[in-house]
Amino acid sequence: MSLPCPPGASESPALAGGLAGPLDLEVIVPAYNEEHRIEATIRALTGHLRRLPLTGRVRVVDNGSSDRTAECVDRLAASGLPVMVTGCASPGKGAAVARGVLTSRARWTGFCDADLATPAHALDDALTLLREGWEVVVGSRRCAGARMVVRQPLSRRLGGCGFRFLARGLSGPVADTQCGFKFFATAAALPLFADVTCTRFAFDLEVLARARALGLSTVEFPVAWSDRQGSTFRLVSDGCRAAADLWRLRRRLAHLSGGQRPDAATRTAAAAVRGTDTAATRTAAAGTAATEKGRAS
Ligand SMILES: Nc1nc2c(ncn2[C@@H]2O[C@H](COP(=O)(O)OP(=O)(O)O)[C@@H](O)[C@H]2O)c(=O)[nH]1
Ligand SMILES: [Mg+2]
Repeated sequence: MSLPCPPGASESPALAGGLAGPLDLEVIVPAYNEEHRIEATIRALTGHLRRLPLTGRVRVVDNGSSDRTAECVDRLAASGLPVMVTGCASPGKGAAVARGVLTSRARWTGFCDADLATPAHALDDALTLLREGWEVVVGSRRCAGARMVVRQPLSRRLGGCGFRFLARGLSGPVADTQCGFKFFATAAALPLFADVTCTRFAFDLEVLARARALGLSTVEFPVAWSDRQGSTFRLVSDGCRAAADLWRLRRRLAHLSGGQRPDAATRTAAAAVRGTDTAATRTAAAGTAATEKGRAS
């Protein structure tokens, strides 16, 4: 059963996955008909969170699954894992992630796909960057150090090329806007998600474009990514919708550039991930050229 959780609503300890105190990190997992893999994903994420020196929880946001995804999460929560399920009235991955971020009470929030295309241990790098003070931390398959363990089918790769072409200008210096592994300082992220208009697969781009327009400090870090079977992305319908979303975004986001925050440009651009070359990208305020280091050619 999905559990609606209105913004600001208090959560019982049971609903909160047994965590009644302050929460450091909440990992949102948008899920649509994921009953077959959600348990393994939750076990991997909660297992990893428990090894970290923080209070963390997984929150599955399920809007309208027709299978037993929500029941599966409830069962794992009842067994004592730090996980809960939240319902969402609007359809789409973007709507689900926005719901999760906007109702989070954690200091840091982010999302990761239910297929764990980006493995749970990438949380370590995300957390390092969040602790350094970055407000938007972007997992990337297209920066130095990233590894494509299992590539997407050719049709998806071609679609991705088209998307990147149409998204140029909006994505700024972020090389990979679509990897489903992004984390945020929650307070800074609220304005990004509050007015999000893309509720499906183009929402990542909208959120990053908003972050750039508002001058939030943004860093991209490399992940090892594996394509998984069972994608919910439909090349024609979701691809056309993403293209239409992009078209609307170009028109809508122009007005945001006036709201940039002057102090964002003073944030450090250096971010050491695993002691290798940094893949940091800083989106600077007020039209300052973005600094990029270690981008893949
Ligand atoms: N809540 C919710 N999650 C969704 C929806 N569509 C996709 N997702 C989730 O978004 C994540 C990424 O979807 P996936 O099918 O793997 O897309 P791909 O990796 O781009 O092929 C998965 O966790 C899906 O369950 C939706 O309409 N609602
Ligand atoms: Mg996937």
